[in-house]
Amino acid sequence: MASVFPIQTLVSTVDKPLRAIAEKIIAAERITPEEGLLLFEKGSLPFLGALANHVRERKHGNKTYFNRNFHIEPTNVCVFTCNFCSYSRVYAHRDEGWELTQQQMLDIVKSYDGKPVTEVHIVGGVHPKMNMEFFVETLRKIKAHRPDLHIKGFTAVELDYMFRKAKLTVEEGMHRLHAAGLDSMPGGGAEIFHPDIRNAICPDKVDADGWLKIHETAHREGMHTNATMLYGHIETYAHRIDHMNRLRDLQDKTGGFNTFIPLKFRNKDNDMSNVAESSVAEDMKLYAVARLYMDNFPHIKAYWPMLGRKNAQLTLAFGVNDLDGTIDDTTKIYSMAGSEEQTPSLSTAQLVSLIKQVGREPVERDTLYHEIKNYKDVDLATIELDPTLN
Ligand code: V47
Ligand code: SF4
Repeated sequence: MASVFPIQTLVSTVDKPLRAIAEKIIAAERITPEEGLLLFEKGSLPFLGALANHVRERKHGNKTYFNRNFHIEPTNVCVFTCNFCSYSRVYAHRDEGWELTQQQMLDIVKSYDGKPVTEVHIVGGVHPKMNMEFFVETLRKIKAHRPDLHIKGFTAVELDYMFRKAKLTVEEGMHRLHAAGLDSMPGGGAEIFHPDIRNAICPDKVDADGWLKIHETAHREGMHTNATMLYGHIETYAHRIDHMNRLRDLQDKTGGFNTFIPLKFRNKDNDMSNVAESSVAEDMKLYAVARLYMDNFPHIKAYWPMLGRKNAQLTLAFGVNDLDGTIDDTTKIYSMAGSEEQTPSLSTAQLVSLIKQVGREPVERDTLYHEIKNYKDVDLATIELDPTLN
């Protein structure tokens, strides 16, 4: 999907400070935090979109990755009380939530026997009684049942609590989980790192340094991880740049991050319901600046269950090169927070067609971005007829 006119033509139409930033980006040079902030403050949506698209196509051409996955949410009982969370229940009210047994989790995995999923994403609340031993055993059993299924599991928030409770260092805890079968980590729990915002929206969970240390340790253990940013609530542009800058610095040190996933704040049924949700124009601007700022992150992912599938399609013109995933209606975090996707599930044919509708090339990937199948020349009717592809 090449731009309608050459990027240089667009660049020549903007004011000098923005032009200087654009020229750096076109020359594949890194932009500074001050320049990132200026993009947020002064960059128009078409300008940011065209630049982000230029970078996205330089890195990935027209390819748009997706994966076939399902989630297991072991519990929504949580010792923490993040103000933006619509999903969790405190331990005293655990009868209003759910607590899966090990067997129930294994049964979910077994229900995918014979189906071509490549990843299980395990994430949930921080339950005071689901400890390290419980999860080590669960990981071992899942791996014993289906060794080829990639287990992406546990946010740094869950791990921080689990390791502290088990009196393990981060290094010991991470090594133990890796040995038990944990393959990689998702990017949740990052929210906004800056203490002025973090202390206001999620004061009691792991802080920025703790989150970053857990990811750094995972990278040193040889695992890849993702990173998120919960945006569009009370944070400023400067807080967003600060957040992305901390991630970019760690990526320079370790190279262990795969993808950056901006998560749009949804405001239904939580303690921040009085905060308005961001506009779609602001959403696209953020995706574009993320692509421009995070120059050392290979991928920018749109999580369609949170954004809605139509807006997720739109992000593919604003720097995004990855859509997660088939999901199969196995996560409740976003439907409970008011997303338009109340039963998030897409067949392979639906995902492929979402990507093709906006002129991109759908490529199925595994969690670590190895290509599994390119759907560029595959007829949608063939996918619908093939039971192994749905
Ligand atoms: O950390 C919770 C977010 C995250 C709300 O790594 C909310 O591949 C918006 O991290 N509005 C968990 N967001 C989910 C997550 C994730 C999702 C998909 C893929 C990956 C990956 C990671 O959900 C939490 C928090 O930031 N969240 N409540 C809400 N009301
Ligand atoms: Fe618990 Fe996570 Fe919800 Fe915070 S966002 S209350 S840590 S489930």
